[in-house]
Amino acid sequence: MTVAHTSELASKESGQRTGPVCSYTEWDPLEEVIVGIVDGASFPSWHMALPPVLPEDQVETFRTRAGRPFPAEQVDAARRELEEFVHILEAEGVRVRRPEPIPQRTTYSTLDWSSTGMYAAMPRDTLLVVGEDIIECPMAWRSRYYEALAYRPLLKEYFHGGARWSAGPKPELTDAQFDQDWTDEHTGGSANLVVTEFEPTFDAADFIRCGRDIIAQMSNVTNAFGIEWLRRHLGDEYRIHVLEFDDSHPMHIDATLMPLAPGKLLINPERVPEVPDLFKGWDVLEAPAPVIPDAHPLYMTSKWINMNLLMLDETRVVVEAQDEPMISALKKFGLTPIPCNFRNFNSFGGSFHCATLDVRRRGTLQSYI
Ligand code: DAV
Repeated sequence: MTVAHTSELASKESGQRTGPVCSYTEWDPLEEVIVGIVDGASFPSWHMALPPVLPEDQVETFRTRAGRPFPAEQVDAARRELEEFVHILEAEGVRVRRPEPIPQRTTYSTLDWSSTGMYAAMPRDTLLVVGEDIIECPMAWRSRYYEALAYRPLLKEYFHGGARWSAGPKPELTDAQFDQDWTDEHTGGSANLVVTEFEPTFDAADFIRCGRDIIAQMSNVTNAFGIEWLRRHLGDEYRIHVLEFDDSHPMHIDATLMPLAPGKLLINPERVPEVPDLFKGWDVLEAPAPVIPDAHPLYMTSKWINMNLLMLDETRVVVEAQDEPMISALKKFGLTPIPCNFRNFNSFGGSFHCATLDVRRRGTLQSYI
């Protein structure tokens, strides 16, 4: 602690940030990253918050297999791909950290409800890093209520090293937080969202960081109350812009809009028919159509998970090894793709961006927009 205090003073004098947690963008040079794990990955307890975001053909599977493990061979295949991803990151000079497995099939309860867990595969959903602040998100899914516990050893270490450690208000997640009359019918162009405004909830993956500007969306897990909580928590140094896309089942912004570098934006051509004004003047790459075969299981995502990339700096980008169209599009866009097999991991609902949390990137707080 004394050491951390001294380095904090030194960093203040030199104007350089040297704490263990510091990340302002999706593209500054990556120094340390958390990569999720699939140990114990299980179908969550059934709840009405699931159908609004599950692929239609998965609803029945989730209903009947609730509380049971995902198929062992799929978990093993995903675990092997995670190991390959970790090796690639380390070979590129990035320090990789992993969460601790916690029991996922033990029933826990609050005063109002009980549930089992899901996994610790997607640190991007659970934790939000903005500058030197690492924030535990008040997640809307009952099955993710204790997910942050898998990261507690790391959070404590980062705190002792000088990081700011915050958490959103612990949500109650009673029935009042979910629209009991939710149906899949659409009224007017906007998506029907299952979360109400009863209390603040958000997942970190509904926010994408571009220095002082943070792009957000409301979704089936992130409400206006949650976005407002974060806005006040972050204070005047940051501007949160809430955008709406052509996505009838939104949950997480990182398969819709991905700023890859200053002036370089990747968009989902189905969900972003018009480039938002904020990004006027940026070069825009429309994500090529995904090549994931129909027969490949995708439990919790659309095939647009192909655009869920991780930037190691302004040019190096980790991309799925079988996604040839994406690899060549990124090259033409002036980037250096690093291929990694990840299709089996994709089955669990995310790709390289979801599976990671960039704890530390070199760089300072700037405006890009
Ligand atoms: O199709 O937009 C993204 C999920 C990321 N956790 C989608 C799903």
